Amino acid sequence: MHSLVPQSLVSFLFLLPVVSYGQISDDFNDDFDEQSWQNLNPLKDFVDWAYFINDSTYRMISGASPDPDALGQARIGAMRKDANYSAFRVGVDLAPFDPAIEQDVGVLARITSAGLGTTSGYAATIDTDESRIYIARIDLEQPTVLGEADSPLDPEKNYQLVFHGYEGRFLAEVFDVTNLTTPLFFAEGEDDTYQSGPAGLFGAAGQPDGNINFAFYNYESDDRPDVDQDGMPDPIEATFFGNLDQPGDTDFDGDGRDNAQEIEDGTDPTAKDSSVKVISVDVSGDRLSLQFRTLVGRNYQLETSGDLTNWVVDTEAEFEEEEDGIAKLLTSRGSGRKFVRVVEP
Ligand SMILES: [Ca+2]
Ligand SMILES: [Ca+2]
Ligand SMILES: [Ca+2]
Ligand SMILES: [Ca+2]
Repeated sequence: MHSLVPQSLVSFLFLLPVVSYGQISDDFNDDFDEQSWQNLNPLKDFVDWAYFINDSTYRMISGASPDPDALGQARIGAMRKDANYSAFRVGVDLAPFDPAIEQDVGVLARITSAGLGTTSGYAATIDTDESRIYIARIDLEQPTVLGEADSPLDPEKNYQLVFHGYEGRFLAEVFDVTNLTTPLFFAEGEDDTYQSGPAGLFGAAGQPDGNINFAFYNYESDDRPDVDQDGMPDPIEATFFGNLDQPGDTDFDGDGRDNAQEIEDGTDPTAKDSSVKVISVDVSGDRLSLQFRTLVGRNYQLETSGDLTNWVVDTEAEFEEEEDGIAKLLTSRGSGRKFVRVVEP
C-alpha cells in the first residue's frame, strides 16, 4: 500500500519488504565459491562427468550409466552445504535446455546421507521432455511421487523453479523469470518422513541409458516457505495464528492492514494496536513533524516527493526517539506541494 502523507493529512506509511532470514544466494559468476557446494555425483567412478561455471550458470554433465540394472540411470547434482533447513524455500533459474535429452532437473531439500544408494529427502523436478513437474520423496535414492502437474516449457526460455516445504506440506512452483509474482504451474504434496537437511541441485536421466546436460543460474534459498501461497511465510504465519488457515488478504485484527501486509511490515496481524501507522502530522511555522509507530530492529528514513513518482531521501530529516515504540521525524516544510513517506532504507 502506498503511503502518501500530504503535509497536513494523516495517511499511511510505506515500508519496503523485509529481508529474508537464513538467506543464501549464488549467482554462479566468476567469484564462485566452490567450497560452498559439494558434488553429489553417485556414479563418479563409472561415467564421464563435469561441472562447469560459465556465463553465470552452473552446468552439470554426465555420460550414460554403464550398468543401469546395478547402478541406476545417470544422475548428477550438488549440495549446498550451508543451506540446512527444516522450513525451506529453494529457488533456482533453469537455463535454456536441450529438449532432445530426456532428463529431470530440479532442486533437492532436507537431504540426508547424500551418496550412491544412500540419498534421502525431497526433490522438486521438472521432466523437461514430458513437460511435467514432480514433487518426490527420495528414500535411499528411490523416488516416490507426492505430487505432480503439467508444466509445458519452451526450451529457449528461462524459468524459475521454487520448492517450498513447511512441516509436512510441499509446494513446487514454476515461474517465467519475467513474472515472478504468479506461477505458471505448481504441484503440491504432503509427507512427514524427513524433517531437515541441506538443499541442493540435481538432474537425472529420463532413460536407463540416457545422458545428462543441464544448467542453472541464480540459486536462492531461505527459511520462508509459503506452501499455501497466501503471501505469508509459513513459519511466521504459524507463529501468529497457530496454523496456516488464515488467508493473507484479510484483515484479521481489523486495524486496516491485511495480514500479509502486516507480516511484510513486521507488525502483529493478530493485534489491533500493532500496525505501521502515522499517528500525527503537524506543521508549525517552517517545521513539519511526523509521528509514527516504530518496530525494534528496524531503521527508517523520510522520503519526499513533489509528484508522488520521484522520491528522494530527505537528508535534512532529524529522527527523534519517543517512548513506547513511537518516533518522530522532523524536517522543514519547504515551499509548494510536498508529499512525505517513511520507509525502511
Ligand atoms: Ca503462508
Ligand atoms: Ca494461510
Ligand atoms: Ca490487520
Ligand atoms: Ca495488527
